[in-house]
Amino acid sequence: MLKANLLAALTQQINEEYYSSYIYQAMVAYFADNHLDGCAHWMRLQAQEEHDHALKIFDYVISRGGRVVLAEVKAPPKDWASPQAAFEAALAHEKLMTTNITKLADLAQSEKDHATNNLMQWYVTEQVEEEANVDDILSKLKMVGGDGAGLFLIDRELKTRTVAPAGGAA
Ligand code: OFO
Repeated sequence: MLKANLLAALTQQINEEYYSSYIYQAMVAYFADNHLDGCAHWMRLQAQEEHDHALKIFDYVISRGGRVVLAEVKAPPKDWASPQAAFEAALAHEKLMTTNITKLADLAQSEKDHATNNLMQWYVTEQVEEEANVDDILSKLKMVGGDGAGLFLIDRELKTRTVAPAGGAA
């Protein structure tokens, strides 16, 4: 059985993961509106991945005999100043998620809940990959600056992103 403080923290993280999914889905709309179909495709897969992250914790809580009570998911932003600004926001968000996950892992360790800590270590590894993926795209966007031809090529590359193996990042 999960301790009450861990159940509350995991429930909060489920909400954060759904919010992550919501932000990236909002970015799908933004990119599609700007005819950047590759960026939109990349963000759509990212949104799905965040949804899977939420479900992974959701299912874990159930498997530990906990009751998940879902809370309201706040509305995401709807516009960004540029594709670069959108990916900057994505990176800032992932860094925030890394902080959350680290706190959850710290809590699991201080409560000596090895199973929850084990689950959190999966997210710790995942966050390294998530930040690196977004940072890589952001670096390329900075490289091309406002150049339309460069942006066209990056957009074409992002269209090749494939669905990750269950629960992972591609
Ligand atoms: Fe992109 O973060 Fe989930 O965990």
